[in-house]
Amino acid sequence: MKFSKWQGAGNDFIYIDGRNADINYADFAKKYCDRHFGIGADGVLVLENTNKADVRMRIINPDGTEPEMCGNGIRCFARALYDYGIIKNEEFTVETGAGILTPKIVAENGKVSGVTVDMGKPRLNAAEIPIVGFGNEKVINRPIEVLGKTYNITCVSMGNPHCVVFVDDIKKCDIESIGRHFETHGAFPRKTNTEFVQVIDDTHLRMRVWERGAAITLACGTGACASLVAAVLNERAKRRAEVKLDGGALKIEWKDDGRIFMTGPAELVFEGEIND
Ligand code: ZDR
Repeated sequence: MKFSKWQGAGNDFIYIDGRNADINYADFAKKYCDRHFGIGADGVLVLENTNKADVRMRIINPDGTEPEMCGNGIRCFARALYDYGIIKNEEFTVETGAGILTPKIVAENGKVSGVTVDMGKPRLNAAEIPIVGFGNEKVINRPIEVLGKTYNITCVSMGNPHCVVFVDDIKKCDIESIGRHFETHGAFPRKTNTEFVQVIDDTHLRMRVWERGAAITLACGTGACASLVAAVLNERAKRRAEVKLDGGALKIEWKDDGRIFMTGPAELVFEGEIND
C-alpha cells in the first residue's frame, strides 16, 4: 500500500488513499504513527469519497481516536490531492467532522507556497466545545483548577475542542507536566486540546500545544485559530495575527462575517510503500 508523509509547520501526517481500502484506521494509526516502530507522525489523513463535497477527509490521532478536524492536516491533505492530480482546481471542498471546509492552494511565481483554508466559524457556547460546569455560556477567561492550581481559560471549538490559556512567559510553562491534566480534566467530556499562548503584541502570538490524543506537537492549526479567537475575545489581539509555533508560523484571520482563514505551509517529506 502506498503512503506519503507530509508536514505543515512541523505537524506531520501520513496520507493514504482510502477510497478502495479496507483498513482498520485506529490500528493503522497506532502502528504507523509510532516514531520507532512505524513511519512516525502526529496523525493519519485518509481520503474518502463523499457526495456532500469534492472529497472527504478523515483524521486519526496516534492513539487511534478520530477527531473532527485538523487544521495543519487539511493543508497537507489539500496539497497532496493537488500534487497527485486527484483534484485539478486550486480551490475545492472537503467534508470533515467539522463540516464542509474550503482549502485553496496558494502559488507564488508558479510554485505552490502554501494553502489557505476557510475554517468556518468558531463555536463558543459551552455545550458546543463541549465543556461542563459553565452552563451554556461562553467560557471566556474563566477559572478552572488543574493539579491544584487555578488557570483562566477561554474555550473555542473549531469543530474539535480547544482550551486556551494565556501565559506571561511561554518558556516558563511546563506543558510536559500539566498538558495531559487539561486533556483529561473532568470538565471536558470529549477531552481537549490545550494551547498555551504568550501575547507578543496585538498581531503576534507565541503558542505551544498539548494535543488531545497526541501529546506535545510542534504545531496545531485548529489550535492557532482557537488562540487567535481567544486573544480577540480577551481583547489582547487584532482579528488578524501571526501565530508562532514550535515548528513554524501560521497566519490567521477572523473575518468580520465570523469565518476564520488560516494560511500556512504544507510540504511533502517522503513517499513509500507498506508491505503487509
Ligand atoms: C491540532 C491538530 N493537529 C490541528 O492542526 O488542527 C488537529 C489534530 C487533532 C487533535 N489532536 C484532536 O482534536 O484530537
